Formats: sequence, C-alpha cells, structure tokens
Amino acid sequence: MIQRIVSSREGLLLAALLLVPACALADPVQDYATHCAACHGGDRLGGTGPALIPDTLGRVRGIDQVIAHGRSLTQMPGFQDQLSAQQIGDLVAFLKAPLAETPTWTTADIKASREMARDYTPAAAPVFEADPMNITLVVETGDHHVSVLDGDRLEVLDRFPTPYAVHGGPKFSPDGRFVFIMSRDGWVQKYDIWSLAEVGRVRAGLNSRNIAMSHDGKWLAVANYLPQTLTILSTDTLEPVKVIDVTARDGTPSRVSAVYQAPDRRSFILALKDAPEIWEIATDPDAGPFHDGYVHSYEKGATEAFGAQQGLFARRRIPTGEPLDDFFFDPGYRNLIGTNREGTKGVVINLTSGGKVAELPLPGMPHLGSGITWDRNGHKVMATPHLNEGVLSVIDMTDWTLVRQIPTHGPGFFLRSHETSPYVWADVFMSERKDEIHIIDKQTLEIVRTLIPAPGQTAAHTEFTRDGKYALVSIWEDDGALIIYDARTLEEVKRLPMRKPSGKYNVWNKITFSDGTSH
Ligand code: DHE
Repeated sequence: MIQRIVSSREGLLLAALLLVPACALADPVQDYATHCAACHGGDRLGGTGPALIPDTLGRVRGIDQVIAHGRSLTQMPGFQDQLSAQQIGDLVAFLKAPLAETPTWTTADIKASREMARDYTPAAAPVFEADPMNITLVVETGDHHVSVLDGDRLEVLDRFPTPYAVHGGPKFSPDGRFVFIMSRDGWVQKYDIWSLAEVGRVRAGLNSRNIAMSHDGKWLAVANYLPQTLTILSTDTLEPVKVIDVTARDGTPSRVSAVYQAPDRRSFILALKDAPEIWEIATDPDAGPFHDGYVHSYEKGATEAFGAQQGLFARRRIPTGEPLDDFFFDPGYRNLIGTNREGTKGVVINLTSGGKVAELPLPGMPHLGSGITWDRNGHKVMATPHLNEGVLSVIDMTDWTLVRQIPTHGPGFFLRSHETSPYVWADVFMSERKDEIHIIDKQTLEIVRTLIPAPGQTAAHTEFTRDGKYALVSIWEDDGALIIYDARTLEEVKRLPMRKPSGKYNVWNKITFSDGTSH
C-alpha cells in the first residue's frame, strides 16, 4: 500500500499566520478558514481550487467580485450572502499578503515525494480476460477513486484510490498498458492496467493543471500553476528529468494553463496563462535549434541569434498578440486554435510559421479543450461548446469558417462522439436543465433527441466503448451512477452506481486519438 505523503504545507501556513499581527487579520483568517480553506487549502496553496497567494493572484482583477458573486464556469460559489463588503475587502487584502515563506517545490522536493509501491509486480499479461484495449476508466470524484470498466461485459474489474481532486484526462502510455492520473494538488499517479495495480506516485508541483504524454511514451509533462514550471517526469520511474521555469521573453513568470501532446510534431505545446507566448517543447532528441530571437551586433556587423536551444526538451517560443489558452489542434497538429482571456474569440495559429491564420467569431467562452472533430460533406469540422452560452459552434477546419451555431438548452462542458456513431452527445451541465443530454446529428447538425438519464440529477460527460457500441454517461452526483446506452438505439442498457463519476476514458479511443474524443 502507498501512504499519501503529507508535506509541510500546513506548517508553512501556520508560520505565515503567526507572523502577521493577529489584530489585523483575526477576521479574514477566520473567514478564510470557514469559507475558503476546504477548496483552496488551509495553507492557501490550493486544493480543488487554485492557490490564493500573490504569485498566482498577481494579475487577477476583481477578486472581490469573484468572492461576492462566484466564478461562472468553475466550482467557485459567491459569498455575498455570508460576507459583508468589509469582510470581503479584508479577505482580499489577506489573500494579497505574501506568505511568510514563498512556497517552493524544487526538483529535490519532487524526488523526495516519489513513492513506488513496494508490493507491485508487473504482470506478464493482463490479469483479466477482458480486451485490454476496451477498458474504460471512470474517475469518481465523490470519494477519489477510479473504476476500471470492462467495455464488453460492462463490469467493474478494479476500483482504486487516486490522489485528491483529479482533474483533466488521465494519459495512457502509447501501448495502452499504463495510465497516469493527475490531481490539482500536483500528485501524479501511475497505474498498471494489465496488473490492476498502482505502480507509484510523485508530487510534480504544488498546484497543477494537467498532464501530457510524449509521442514515444517516455516522458510525461506536468503543467503547473505553482510553482510556475513545467515538470517533465520519466514515465518509467516517475523521476523528474527536467523542471523548466516558465518565464516569458520579457522576464515575466507565467503559470502554465495546460500542456498538450502533439505526437505528430514530436513535442508538447504549452498554453501560458500570463504571457503572450505559446511554447513548444521538443520530445525529439534531434529537435532545433530554436532561437529566442535575433539581435544586431554592431561589433561583428551581423545579426545574431540568441537563446538557442537544441535537442530533447528544447524550447521554442511562439509570440502571440495576447495570452491564449484552451487549445484545440487540427489533425496533423499543423494549426492550433486558442481563445483569448476574455473568451470572446478564437485565434488560429500555424504552429510551423507561428503566424496567425484566422480569427473565429466565438463569443461566450468557447471551451475548445472539449472540442471534437468529424467528417461532414467531405470536410473536417470541429465543434466546441461555450461555457457562457447555450450554443455549440461548428467550424469548418479546411477554411476556418463558422458552419453553424447550434442552439442548446443551456451551456455545456463536454462533447463526445465516435467514428461509428452518427451522433454527437452534448451535455448542458452548466444550465438549469443540467439533467439533459442532447443527441445531435453530425450531418444535419440538428438535435434529434434529448435524453434525461436521471430526472433532476446532473448528467455530464459521455465516453464511448472501443467499437462505439455503447455510450457511457455520468450522473455527476455523490450518489450517482454510470448509465450505459446502446449508442445506436439510444436505449439504456445498464446502470452502475458510482460516487460522483466525472470523466471517462477509453484506452483505445484515447491512444488512437479517435476523432470523437477531446485530446
Ligand atoms: Fe476542466 C479537462 C481546464 C473546470 C472537469 N479542463 C480540462 C482541460 C483543461 C481544463 C485545460 C484539458 C486538460 C487535459 O485533459 O489534459 N477546467 C479547466 C479550467 O480552466 C476550468 C474552467 C477552471 C478550473 O477550475 O480549472 C475547469 N473542469 C473544470 C471543472 O469544474 C470540472 C467540471 C470538474 C473538475 O473535476 O474540476 C472539470 N476538465 C474536467 C474533465 C476534463 C477536463 C472531466 C477531461 C475531459 C476529457 O474528456 O478529456
């Protein structure tokens, strides 16, 4: 068994609080403990919610408004009924005050946190009879577990504990045998699907966003908010092989919104939260050289490149007009679509030239990370939900035009389909009609049916089995369920009780980069 390592973070907070005059902070400290600590950590270094310290809040505006009214699209509620304007003001001042010690998480800390399971012995072949390529992992956030589902018999083969607050898609090794799971507090867990056993875990950051697998399965990149780094782990040993400080060309440190795998380019692509740059990190030992820029040397009478990097993990900067995040890639990873901070438009950047190819009219916070693609009238199209508007945008990826905006019963979060399915499954999770799932025809772009899997209960996130025969929907409640539909007839086949199931990930669909899944 693996013992979860508790760091000295709680101690850090205590020290921070003790060093601040008690009279000045008595109330905000209490208010923080009562209203904020459960999600943002007793030490303000983050939990399910992000860290609340100057290093991460520095560029965030309107914190008082966020505390009062909450943040739409996130799980942050508003507190205006519980806290007065004075209390909110004091709380903002408290959050903006630096901790007594700046939190650090060095390569040595990462190494020291590494725990490999002592009782793990790799199996020579899968220890079950099911098709290992048709395994679907179900993340159950209610009690921090993952269920391992046999996609043919629709039975749970194993259920194992995960680190706290898993976020984003787990990433599989290219052969589908191992899976890596990340939690918002920076832990990365490695699990062997063949052996149905945990291999180990390591804390790659204090406050992390997501992970990405290299094209060859050797490296796992972890995007961090805190510290402002990208941690690269060996997938074999979970040891940190490189920790890259993320600092823009002008010296501004930046959080990493997300890291994406770009297997066709043999690289990782990074979205920088606080700088107008996209980074590409090579996973190819022969990459580069990439230059940060050019200067004219009057002494030598020539223009010289500076900041050159070459080989494995070489970094290439792609300057953009404004910070972009929430990326989607076209097939072949030639172009990237990102959104601006305000979520008012989409920008298409050619990853080879770094130039802007197009701008897309995508108001209402498009959630490109949930985008999926399919073929329609000989064209590849992509669809994205919008977190602020009850609409799905369908974009033609050959000429970057908007094909249609499909009105839905409210804003949703996730889309899924499968090559064998004529339908897109779209939730409306962020709306009052959160118990509905729209079934949309991929050719006519019409909603052909709306399912209500469990009336009054949140239905969100669909995944298909390997062959597309079944569609699995989460009833996203603590006393929830996984509802399995026949993907062709849209009839319910089975219901498995689960604890707040969130994302689901089929091995085959993920390792083959199926059109119907977000990557
Ligand atoms: Fe997510 C994926 C960002 C809030 C559940 N989410 C992702 C990804 C990004 C992202 C960049 C793609 C990473 C990947 O899979 O490698 N999410 C964000 C946010 O910026 C946002 C809006 C605010 C935040 O708090 O970070 C946000 N996300 C949420 C939630 O509140 C959700 C609904 C509940 C939760 O668990 O936190 C949530 N996000 C998910 C899930 C995925 C995800 C289940 C994987 C979807 C998939 O099918 O691949």
